[in-house]
Amino acid sequence: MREFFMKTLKTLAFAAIALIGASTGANAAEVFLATDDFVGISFWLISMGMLAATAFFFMEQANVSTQWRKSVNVAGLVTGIAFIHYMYMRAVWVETGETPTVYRYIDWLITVPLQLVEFYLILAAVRKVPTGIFWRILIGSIVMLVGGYAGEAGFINAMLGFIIGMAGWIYILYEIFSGEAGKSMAKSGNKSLVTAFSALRMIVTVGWAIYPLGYVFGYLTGGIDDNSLNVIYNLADFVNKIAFGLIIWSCAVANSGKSRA
Ligand SMILES: *C/C=C(C)/C=C/C=C(C)/C=C/C1=C(C)CCCC1(C)C
Repeated sequence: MREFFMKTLKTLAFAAIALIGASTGANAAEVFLATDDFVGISFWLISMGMLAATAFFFMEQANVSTQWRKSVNVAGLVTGIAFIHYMYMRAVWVETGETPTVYRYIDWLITVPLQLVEFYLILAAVRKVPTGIFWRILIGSIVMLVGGYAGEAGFINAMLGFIIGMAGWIYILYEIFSGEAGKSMAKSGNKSLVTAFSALRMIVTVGWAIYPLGYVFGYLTGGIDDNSLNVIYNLADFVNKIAFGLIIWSCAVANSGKSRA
């Protein structure tokens, strides 16, 4: 009881600090969200979704067994980091009417590697897995993001950035489908892990495809305005960060109480 109380208190303290940090940013702008600004409203909705998910994942620590805490913790870190970035991006959007995609990269550079590390963490929670999986997925994600960032920021040719980014993503897909990570999953013999792993893989394949498509329309062919692109990215992040975390959490709950295979 006392332990649960302390945990809840810690979570609330975290949320309060985050809110104070974020609201000072918003106050400095002194411009309010227009009631017909649907892009701004979508930023606001996703921010709150991220906050709720963060509080939820941290509080659920109490309901999962020790070897699953890390995975659920990382899910909370991902949505917590995204929450602060969303508050910031909303403030910039409300004041200037734009949110350069480059801001999103700051968020992606932290949250995407954390999310991919989850593939390793959930495998490691049920069986012994080689750490090579961890490093290869991590490096793949950095190649993907640095390539995309360099292209979008204009440091290198946009097409070249796209090709490097795609190579990183395809490598990640290879690793989680046919590489050591995929094989370890198949060998685990743990039904809820297999279900969760497959669902996460679908997110990384289908849900993540939205970002390179946004890159193509935004930088290579043209033909999408900033408003639509922001709404699309916001909805994508909602699924790709919150649903992603929920899948991990449900696998953690299903496996808690069981001993390590
Ligand atoms: C929460 C944010 C997420 C899951 C962001 C994911 C971003 C990507 C999967 C980006 C991928 C890209 C490519 C595959 C090639 C072109 C450049 C990128 C970075 C847009």
